[in-house]
Formats: sequence, C-alpha cells, structure tokens
Amino acid sequence: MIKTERGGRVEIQRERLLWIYERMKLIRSFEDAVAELFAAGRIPGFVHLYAGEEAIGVGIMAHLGDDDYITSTHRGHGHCIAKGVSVREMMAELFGKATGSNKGKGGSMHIADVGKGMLGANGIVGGGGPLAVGAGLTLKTLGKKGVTVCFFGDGAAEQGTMHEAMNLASIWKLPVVFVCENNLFAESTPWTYHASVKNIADRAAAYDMPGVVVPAHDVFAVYEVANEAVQRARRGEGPSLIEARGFRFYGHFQGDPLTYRTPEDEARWRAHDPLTLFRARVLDQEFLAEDALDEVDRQVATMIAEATNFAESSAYPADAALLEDVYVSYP
Ligand SMILES: Cc1ncc(C[n+]2csc(CCOP(=O)(O)OP(=O)(O)O)c2C)c(N)n1
Repeated sequence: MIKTERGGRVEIQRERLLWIYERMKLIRSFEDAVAELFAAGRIPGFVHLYAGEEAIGVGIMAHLGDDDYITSTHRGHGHCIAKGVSVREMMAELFGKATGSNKGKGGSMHIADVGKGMLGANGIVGGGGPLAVGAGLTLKTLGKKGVTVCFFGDGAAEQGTMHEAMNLASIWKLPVVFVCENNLFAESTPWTYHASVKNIADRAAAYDMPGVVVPAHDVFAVYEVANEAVQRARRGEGPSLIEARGFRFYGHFQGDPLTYRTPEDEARWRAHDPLTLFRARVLDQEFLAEDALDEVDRQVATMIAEATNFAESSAYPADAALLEDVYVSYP
C-alpha cells in the first residue's frame, strides 16, 4: 500500500506503477521537446504546455479505458498522451503535417482521437463542459458502463458553460467526473482574484455532488480520489468534482514573459515536481527498482526522438485536401 498526501492509502500493481511513470515521463519529455522546437521556430502557431501537471491526467486516466471519454482544454497534450493518443501523430499534428492525428489541420489546441475516447482539446475556455455532458448523456442513454472525464482550468471554472454543465450532469445523474486543474492562474490572473470561493471544489455543494481538493503533484492522491469519483459514476450515482491544485512549470503559452510570478514562487513549486516525488516514493518504499525507471527514461527518449523525426520528415497536407473534413459524412 502506498500512502497519499491526503493521508489515504492506495494499492497499485507494479505494472500499473510502471505505466504511471512512463506516461508522466512521456508527457514531460514531450512538453520539454515541444518547448525547444517551438523556440527554434520549427513548430507553428501557439502551444500551452502541461509540464508540472502530469500527475493529474495520469492519475485520473489510470482508471479509464478506450470505452471512456475525456474532454480537454487548450493545455491538452498531457490529456492526450495519458489517454493513449500516439505521440508521433501528436507531434506531426503540432508540425501541421498530413500524418498528424488530425491530418495537420488542427494543431496543438484541436487534437482529437475519438477511437481512444479523446473527444478533443479545445481552444474555447469552458467549451469542454457541455461536450462532456453530451458524452455522459450518450453513455447513459445507451446503457453503457463508460464514464466521461471533463478537464477544465480554474479560469474555465468561472465560465457559465461549466455551471450549466455541472447542474445538468447532476440533475440527470450522468457518469461525468469534472476535474478542475487549478494551476493558480488563468493566463496571468491569480485564481484567488477571480474565484468567489476558497476552494473551487466547494462549488460541488451547489450541484449536490461530492467535491474534493487534491494536491496535483501527488499522483497517488489523484489516483485515490479519481477511483472514488469514477466508481461512483460507473455505479450510476452521478457526477463528482475534483479540484487538483498545483502549478504549471512553463508560462501560460510559450513566449509568456511571466511578469506575474516570482522566481521564488516558481522554485517553491518546482520543488513539488510530480516525477521526482514519484521516483523518491517508489524507490524509498521499494515498489520499483531504479533500473526499471531508468529503462523507462531511455525508452521515452527514443520515442520522443522518433516522433520528432517522423513529424519533421512528413509532408504537409496537399492543397487539394483543404476542403476535405469540413463536414462529417454519415454512412
Ligand atoms: C471563451 C474564451 N475566453 C477567453 C479565452 C482566452 N483564454 C485562453 S486561455 C485562457 C485562460 C484559461 O485559464 P484556465 O482555464 O485556468 O486554464 P490554464 O491556462 O490555467 O490551464 C483564456 C482567458 C478563450 N480561449 N476562450
């Protein structure tokens, strides 16, 4: 049993622990690589990086399969990777190449892979809430056991869409888990300025659903609360709200001058690196051996190098493909 920072205990099999580490490492390495590629002018558009928040996506996704859905945000790379979207296709998508997950037409903020249950990153802040309610209603109407997880930021928490979504999910007892990733800022606005409550999770009471705050750097704590919320949804008892409070290591977007946070704040939060903490905890309690973790690091480095080569060597979409995929065609 592994202790969580909330004082609970979780039991996770060795294979699952390795999967958790591999996905967190893959997210971190993907984001670090994207930061460099973007700075070098090799990736067009805009990127919002998830580094520092890995334990949220992975701790939640450890309870989901391909029959479960997620909705994501503009900061969606970590959600995609944790849900199993191919990193080489994601990288190609960021490069705008035809081999990308969305044929190079979506870019960072519109990665989707419906086959993996990843319903889409979303450039509209708060846009994922209504989609998650729709997916939850579909699952319930069809009598399926799946759940939908809706990731949204602290800034999105103030959007009307999120209130409507949580209210509807509650009155219809939908299998939806709302996960507020509170990384302390909406762009440069501190959440303590824009939120009317001491915890965003406190708003759960207004929708008659359980609400809990969890440290975003502790994957075991996230795993623990996600288990309760996902099981509740699968039992047909309705939605829950999880607020994972933590920090994004990079700026709001790449190029952000970061005038709103001090180097001291940053150093204090970086001391809570979810990957370093995971390693220390599993090694200290001898759940995994250092060699096994080092081997994961090597495999991940190879995957990222391979994904970058694949993206760079792929072709851009053909001009003739410009008007394809504008409308969905039904068989
Ligand atoms: C409806 C809408 N309003 C405003 C924006 C501009 N915008 C992009 S990201 C962002 C902040 C979002 O903050 P948060 O939800 O906390 O997510 P984080 O970036 O912290 O992950 C804003 C205001 C937008 N994309 N969509």
